[in-house]
Amino acid sequence: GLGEHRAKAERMFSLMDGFLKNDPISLQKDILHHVEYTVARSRFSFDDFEAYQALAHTVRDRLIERWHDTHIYFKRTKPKRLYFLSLEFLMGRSLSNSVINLGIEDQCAEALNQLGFEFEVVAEQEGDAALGNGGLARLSACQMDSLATLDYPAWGYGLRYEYGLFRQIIVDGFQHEKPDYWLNFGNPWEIERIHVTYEVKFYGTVEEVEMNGEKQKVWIPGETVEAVAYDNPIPGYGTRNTINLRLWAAKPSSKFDLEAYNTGDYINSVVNRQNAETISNVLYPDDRSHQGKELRLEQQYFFVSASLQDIMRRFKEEHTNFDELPEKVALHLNDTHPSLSIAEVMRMLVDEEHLGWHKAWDIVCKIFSFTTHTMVTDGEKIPVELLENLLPRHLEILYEINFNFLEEMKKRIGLDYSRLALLSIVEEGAMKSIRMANLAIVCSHTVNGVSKLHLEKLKTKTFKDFYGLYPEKFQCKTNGVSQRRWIVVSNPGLRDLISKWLGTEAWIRDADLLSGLRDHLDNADFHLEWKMVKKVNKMRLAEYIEAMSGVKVSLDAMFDVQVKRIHEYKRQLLNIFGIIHRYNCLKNMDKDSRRKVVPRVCIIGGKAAPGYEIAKKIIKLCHAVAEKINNDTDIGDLLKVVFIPDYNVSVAELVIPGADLSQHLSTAGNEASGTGNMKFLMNGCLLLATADGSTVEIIEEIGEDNLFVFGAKVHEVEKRRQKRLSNLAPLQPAKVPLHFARVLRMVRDGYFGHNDYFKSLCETVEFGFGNDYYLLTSDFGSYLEAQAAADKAFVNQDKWTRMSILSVAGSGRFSSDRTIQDYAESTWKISPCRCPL
Ligand code: F55
Repeated sequence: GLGEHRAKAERMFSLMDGFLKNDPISLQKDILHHVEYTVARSRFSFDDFEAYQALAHTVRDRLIERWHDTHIYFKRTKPKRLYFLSLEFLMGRSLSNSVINLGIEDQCAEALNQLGFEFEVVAEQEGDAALGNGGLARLSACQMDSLATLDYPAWGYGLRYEYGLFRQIIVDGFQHEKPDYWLNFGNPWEIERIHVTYEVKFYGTVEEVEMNGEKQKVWIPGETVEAVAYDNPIPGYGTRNTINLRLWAAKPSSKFDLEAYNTGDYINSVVNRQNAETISNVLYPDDRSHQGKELRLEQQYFFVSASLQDIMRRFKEEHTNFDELPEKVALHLNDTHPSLSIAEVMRMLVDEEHLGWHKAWDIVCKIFSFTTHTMVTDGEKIPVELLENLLPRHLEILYEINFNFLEEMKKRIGLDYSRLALLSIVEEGAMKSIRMANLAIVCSHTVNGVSKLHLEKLKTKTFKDFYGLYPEKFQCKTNGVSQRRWIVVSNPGLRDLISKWLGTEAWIRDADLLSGLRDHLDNADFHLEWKMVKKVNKMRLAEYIEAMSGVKVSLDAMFDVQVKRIHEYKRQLLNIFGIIHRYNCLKNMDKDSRRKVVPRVCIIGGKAAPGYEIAKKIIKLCHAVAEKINNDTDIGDLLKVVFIPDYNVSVAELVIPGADLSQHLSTAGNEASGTGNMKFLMNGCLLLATADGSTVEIIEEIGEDNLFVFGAKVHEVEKRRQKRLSNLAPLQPAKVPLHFARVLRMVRDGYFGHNDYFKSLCETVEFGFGNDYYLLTSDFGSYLEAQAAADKAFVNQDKWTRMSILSVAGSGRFSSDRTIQDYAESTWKISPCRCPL
């Protein structure tokens, strides 16, 4: 009976000796325990990496306790849950983040010290979890941190890629891609759930059967793959809540064994089984799209099917009636990548739970929300041919959704077939395909943009027709980043300084409090300490640069950084052209003028998609220019150019705090939001940027006097492109600014070596060829002016420091806590569910 049960529970708890303790001695005992029994090394001799493993397991144990308590509490209180569906998460390292969120950093540092280790050194042993490409994936990670911290009953779902984003190595200035063997050294942050598995089915046929006198479609699948759950605890800060990020790995289904037995070809059938595992093997490294790839579609469905089986099982454990689904479950689509979920939920409700189509549809329309992360019109499409083969029943369902949708539209807008063709979820034509964005918009109750500017473009251009139909669906949720990761973890010096001057650490949970720094704007001591923090961070970065590239840099120089994925629209080329121009100016200067020049270290980093030729040439050009300039003894410390290889989350944690200036150069109207800008802002780094994406809102917040804005505004971009095209017929060198023409000629004519290699790169900005779609030519002058303004401001260190302080003070609005609270209240309709201590 109940009494017996309680007695047992009490005995177990006393055997457990209560919860794990967090004083340094207890931590030390646990670390040694893990050295001996988990890492299996002698406690008298273990190295930094083994110390990392042991500490990680010590922390993991504590995470598991909280994870349990949180989930027991959720189960008991049955709140509405959010399921955040994303094919990408860029978690980076976990040790420091966990230790900080658990509030045991000092104790851990002391424990390690007494064992003869240093926390920072040990933490650096950890490799990155890089299960994503860029901004979208890091945003998911920051949002998980905020969901946990704000006590929301949320789950993240993703894929456990065996190989994350490729490692970038540079050979002779060229990018090479190497596999990311991130699991080879073990992953203490995941918990394998060998019993949480689901069968995911593919291929086969659809047949019609009689069910209770009614005709019903059934899918007879052809192949089965098993999905195994790997749970990654996500601890909140200042709360016991620890939520779950559940990642799926594919493994061969035991059903395969039968077949092996039947065919008798044992060896080959075992070999063939391995094909199943390939599904979750590797992350696609393109951060724009990967259309028409069968394996990608398999990944998407594998992810969707496993996640939804898990979600529905949990729902059915607690509820009996599917009418309750919208009150208990919110499904969020992180971009279109997981939007097959819509067809899958319909299939589950109609084919498996036998709900009528309209009833099921009614439910589906109440549970999905969708965020798009792109400015491009041409979104994700899945060829019908692929679906027909891989997921025949889903294709039928998609057709039926579309048929019903178009019928409804005919009633609303009449038989306007050209308009209907634009709205249609199915694209007819040479390559018949499913438009995933149209599907997501039609079926979601909310469609979110990631900045005001982005939303505006969605409404007026990208999804204009849908906006006309469902204006209330379109919402702005400006992105944010986690101040825990991007200040507390990555910039401990700044963290201490902020807490000291605000007199509280409350800003770590409430970033709006950062505005309080404005009270000390004129305090000389504050300025001094502020500059000191930056100096120390610059020293760390300088050491790293020297270790990576052999280049010695001066700490008095302005550290000027552009780090992000390499893309034409992000205009790293504009940066490089600016550097070449600066070099030319220096070469033409007399000794006297040179003395007034602000020395610069230009730092560029980022990965190019392996198939993106132009982006790869940009990387090579960067190295070629660096080689020339860094070896020009005439230039010395006045200008240094550094390419930081293999830019990832942990490199970002080092680079961003050490930057004085950061560049965000996308041609206005191309960057949906940008989140790097927010990370630099939080670290007191000044921005040199176009008025694009979320930068517009940063300008709003801190005022245009506190950053360096340049370039065509969104409304001017279209006009300039047209003007440029009408001028197209004759090449008009007169219209190209002299400085720009000269730089271009140097690159093209082999001044930086490699004869013809850079020709196609130059052509992208030349008339008659690439036509300078991203407007480097017309923005160049304005870019140089902004650079000059930055130089001028840097000379006046007092002014610079004020701008830097005001950047951090104005960064509160760009916390992912603000974004997540907004989503929770207005989109997901979920409430905090705080696990008691
Ligand atoms: C990855 C895979 C595919 Cl198939 C398509 C896109 C991507 C991807 O990585 N996109 C991405 O990172 N988009 C970025 O999202 C950020 C977060 O919202 C924005 O800040 C940024 O502007 C946008 O480019």
